[in-house]
Amino acid sequence: MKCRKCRDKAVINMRQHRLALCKEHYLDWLPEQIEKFIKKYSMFTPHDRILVAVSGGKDSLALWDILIRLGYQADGLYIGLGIEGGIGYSEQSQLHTEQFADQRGLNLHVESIPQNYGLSIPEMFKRTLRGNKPCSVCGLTKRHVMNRVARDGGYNVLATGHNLDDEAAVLFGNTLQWLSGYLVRQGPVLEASHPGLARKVKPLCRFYERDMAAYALLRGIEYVYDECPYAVGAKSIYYKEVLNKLEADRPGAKLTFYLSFLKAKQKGLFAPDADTNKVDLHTCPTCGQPTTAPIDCAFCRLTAAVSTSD
Ligand code: Q46
Ligand code: ZN
Ligand code: ZN
Repeated sequence: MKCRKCRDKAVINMRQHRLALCKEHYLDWLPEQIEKFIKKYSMFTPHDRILVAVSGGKDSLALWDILIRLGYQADGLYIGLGIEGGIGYSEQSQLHTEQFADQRGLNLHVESIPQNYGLSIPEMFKRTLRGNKPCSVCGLTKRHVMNRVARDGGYNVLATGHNLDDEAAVLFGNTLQWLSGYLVRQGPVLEASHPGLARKVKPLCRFYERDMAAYALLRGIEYVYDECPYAVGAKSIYYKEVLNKLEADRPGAKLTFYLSFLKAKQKGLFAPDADTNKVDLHTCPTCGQPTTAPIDCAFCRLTAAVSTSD
């Protein structure tokens, strides 16, 4: 297989785009495509200050690398969750993230949940038994910390490395149950709903996981290969497998599924009705973040509950 641009040996063949490219052309092509997508959805401009949530995995590190190569002002945020899982998961992912930032002279914020709150995510989960695994405690905590660091650091954009496979799996799950509230909010950009909150963007959400892995590999980015041990058995992984079967028979099916959803949204198919659109947000008296709760926000109630449950 030859590169379409220079006829050298291709290193990647993207069946969904009917495009094969050599290493050099691929490493230019992908950031160009991502930049087009960033502009199409008016995610941010070179004047914005972007905080990239980095987990030590291929997608978020590749995203950070690409934003820097494209000339954006992007700093990183790593949140240490204190997850061991027999593989030193948090330790390994922090190591890769710090090495990545050091080697490139980038600015990385590191927040440790066990240090800040006295308990790791699995320990918090054991005390609250919120959900059937630590993920709901984890999601709530990560959202809170990301908002706080973005607010305190004066970042107006918060970028995450969700790729097309992640987004298509979420969309599939939301569609199977017609979760209209989630469908309304799902998309490449979530505008800040409150002063002091950053706009949330997903610049990779129309790019295949496989293509992001190829980019990370070809750029020599060292990332943690293992997924979080608690991801095992997640519904989203099952949905990814189902979508991969579809993709194997019909290359491009995943991309069409997601992009058709975005088009339908643009046409107003999932326009929020007056009621769901009007959520009253208050300021949490303890942490100052916006919340729909009339009292403390869910995160402050969680930390209060775990600290008093000895
Ligand atoms: S939510 Fe759950 Fe993830 Fe947190 S506990 Fe691991 S799998 S890291 S995206
Ligand atoms: Zn080439
Ligand atoms: Zn709060």
